[in-house]
Amino acid sequence: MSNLKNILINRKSCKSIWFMRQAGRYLPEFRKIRNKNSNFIKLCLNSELSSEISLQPIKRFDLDSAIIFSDILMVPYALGQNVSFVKDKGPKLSKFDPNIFFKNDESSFSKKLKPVYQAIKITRKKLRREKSLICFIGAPWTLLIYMFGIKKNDKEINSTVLKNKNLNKVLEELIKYLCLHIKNQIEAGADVVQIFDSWAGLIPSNRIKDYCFIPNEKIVEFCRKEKIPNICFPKGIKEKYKEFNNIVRPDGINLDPEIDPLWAKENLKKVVLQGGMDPKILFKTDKEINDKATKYIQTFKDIPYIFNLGHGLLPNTDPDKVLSLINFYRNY
Ligand code: 1CP
Repeated sequence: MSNLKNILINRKSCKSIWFMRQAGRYLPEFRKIRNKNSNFIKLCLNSELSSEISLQPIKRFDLDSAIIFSDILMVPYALGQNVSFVKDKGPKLSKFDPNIFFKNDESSFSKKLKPVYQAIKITRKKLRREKSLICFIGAPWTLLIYMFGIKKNDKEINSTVLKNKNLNKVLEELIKYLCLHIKNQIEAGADVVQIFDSWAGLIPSNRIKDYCFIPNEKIVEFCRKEKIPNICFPKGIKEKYKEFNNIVRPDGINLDPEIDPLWAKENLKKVVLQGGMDPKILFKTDKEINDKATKYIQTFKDIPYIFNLGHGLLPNTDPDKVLSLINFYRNY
């Protein structure tokens, strides 16, 4: 666990700050590239541009870590589903076909994602040594939500996902490819992996062990064996964060805005805490932003803590607000 903090830390200031979705639509320099590249998957597969986008927030804000510009949906793409991003509507995947899914093999998977690994290589070379490079995956459950085309409501989850007779086999297969994707990204030069379970909060509580804790645990176990620093983000599971942390035992855990920082400090042990602040706070005044940041910094001042948000930066965020938050944190 201390290893993670050492890797993400800014050695000059002993503080560490980065943001989820720091490379993205709130930056005019990103939108400029995006406007010329309407196919999002193709953009993620353009190693030079993907590396350039990953470095944009580092150039602008001198953050401590870069996160590689890619998407969690590159994995379903590499496993044979068509993935497109409809403007203002989000991702759209072709229908899941078990005949295609179960015929995949590891070498063609790695080959399809080679441009992502190449982007990591380029970015690592361009990044100063004291800065870390973060790679990521979507956790199996969160990927299933997209792969099965689920609308995010309880009825559909119960009827379509949980009753799917292939479910456990699909999960096991996904875990295998996700571990391979982590290994490939680390071999290409990433230092840390973040595992996004963005839709964990949708799992009915009697199934959370099977579809959130156990799949995350298997992936973290793989990371532990391979000595890969890892951060989990089981968003929306409320007080089950405690059980998650005890079972999964990740190196780091990202808090979502619903988690009270003091509760986290008292209940989440033997783990580096990260994030927590609601990204919507950046639409408020500097005073409100700084007061909220102070609450997190003060609560976690004597335990390992990486400053970040409770979810990704929102597309309408003003980059100057991001800068003033970074300055506030650094000068605190
Ligand atoms: O239209 C655009 O310009 C694309 C917007 C965009 C961007 C910038 C998408 C579409 N993905 C990304 C990059 C991305 N996605 C990163 C890279 C870099 C960074 O963080 O700076 C990361 C880590 C992700 C991860 C991701 N993609 C998650 C997990 C984190 C989260 O936000 O919960 C999820 C759920 C996705 C799916 C996805 N990708 C994009 C969209 C619009 C969505 C759907 C989100 C939803 O269903 O609400």
